[in-house]
Amino acid sequence: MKLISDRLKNGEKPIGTFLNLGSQTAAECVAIAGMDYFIVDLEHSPFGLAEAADCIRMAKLKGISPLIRIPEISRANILKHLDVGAEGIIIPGLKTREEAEKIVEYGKYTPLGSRGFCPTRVCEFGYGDAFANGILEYTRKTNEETMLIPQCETLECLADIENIVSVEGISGIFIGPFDLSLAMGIPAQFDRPEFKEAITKVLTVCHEKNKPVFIFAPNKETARLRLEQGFDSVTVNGDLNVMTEAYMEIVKSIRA
Ligand code: 3PY
Repeated sequence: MKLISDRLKNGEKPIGTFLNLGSQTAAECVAIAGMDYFIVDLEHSPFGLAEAADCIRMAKLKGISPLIRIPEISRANILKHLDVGAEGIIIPGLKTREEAEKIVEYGKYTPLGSRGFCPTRVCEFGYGDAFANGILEYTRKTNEETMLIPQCETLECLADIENIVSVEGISGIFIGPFDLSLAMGIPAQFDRPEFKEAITKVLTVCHEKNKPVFIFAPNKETARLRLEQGFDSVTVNGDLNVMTEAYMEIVKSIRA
């Protein structure tokens, strides 16, 4: 299976979506549809680690890359969500370089960080040959493949983006356009020049540092636009919204 980190290195522009239903069946549907990855959303959804682990099992069966958005920065959140087999984690609400350094400390094994090691299911089932080449080869390979992606959605992060994305071990940035526009006092006004300037700044600075930029797109038209603008990956809508919108359309057209 192709990892998201490899797709990005190859210059592909992976497409993903959020899972807000916490359902492994929804995860399966997204895989069948041909998405490259999903992000299990533990920030905004009413479910937790066990459901995320089920979705990740489904991802491994179906060959889609599983990412998780954790609710907040903490050692436990980062460690547990990586240990159930996520290829990477998305971290909301980041403000400072110090927080970015903490993320690397918790999410990467030595020598980059001090991620705790325990030979549990991620080694046994996720990477069956983990110990074939010794623990150091396992931790080296895992460090190389694991993506740690903070969200740029606060004014502080926007102002200090160069410093934040320069932290070794930070794999890229994920722009949360709704939160960022709220923070800027122009909620969801994505056509405002200052919003366009802000996301162009993030894109330019990250590309100067050779780090990819993900962005959320609420619909397919915006997703296409963002890819044309040079973003490296778009996360389009989420299972809950897509299902609701599809049913609304059905109801509307039958009642029309
Ligand atoms: C945002 O748009 O703020 C996001 O984080 C997308 O979920």
